[in-house]
Amino acid sequence: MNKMKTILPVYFIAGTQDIRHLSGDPAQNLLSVLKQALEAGITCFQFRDKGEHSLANQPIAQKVLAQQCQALCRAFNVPFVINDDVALALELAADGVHVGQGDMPIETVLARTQGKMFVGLSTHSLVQAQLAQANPYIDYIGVGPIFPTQSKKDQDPAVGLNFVAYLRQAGITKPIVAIGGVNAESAPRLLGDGADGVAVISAIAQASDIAAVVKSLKG
Ligand code: 3NM
Repeated sequence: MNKMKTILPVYFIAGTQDIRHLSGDPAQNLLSVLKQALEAGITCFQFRDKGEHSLANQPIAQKVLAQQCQALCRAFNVPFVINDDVALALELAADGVHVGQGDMPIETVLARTQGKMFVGLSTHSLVQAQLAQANPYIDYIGVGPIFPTQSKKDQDPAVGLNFVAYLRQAGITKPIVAIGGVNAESAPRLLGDGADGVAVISAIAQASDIAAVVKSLKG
């Protein structure tokens, strides 16, 4: 579980839907942004290509892109995580898989992955965090959204900037990555409150200076 301390600090999440503000080919643009983020020192990457404007309706192109992202991450020795799609994570032998509350039930995810990769679960309340805390096979929890976010449809209500401290005070000891509208300004506070890292989409995907943002997200 301790390895999460080195994996979670600056956790970048993205898919082609998050790169549509750039002109040109979204897959190439994602690879370009990911490469810059890796060069800048992100500690984990999650491939989360879903929803409108993603490659969800082009499964072959989506898988090829996932493999290209994985190869880039490998070159930088940074863990590669797949969002939601447990079958793809197993097929590609990803380093990790991350699932939400509405995805495949966590017990099924754990049964399928069986120690082959680390597993993260999104949580949006104290009760969800406590349930995750009780399961030793869940490696880390995502906690959020801290703030409202433009990057996720059907998001849960924002939990607020005090929520990580609240979870720690309530006895949650599992590694936590804070997510949802997090940026360089809020990261130090969340890390100071006991988060092991911050997970971001737009702070990096929309940055004009990716290196500067990654540096300041380190807190
Ligand atoms: N999950 P941004 S919030 C993918 O609350 C995701 O579990 C969330 O994007 C959760 O950094 C979120 O642009 C979107 O706000 C994060």
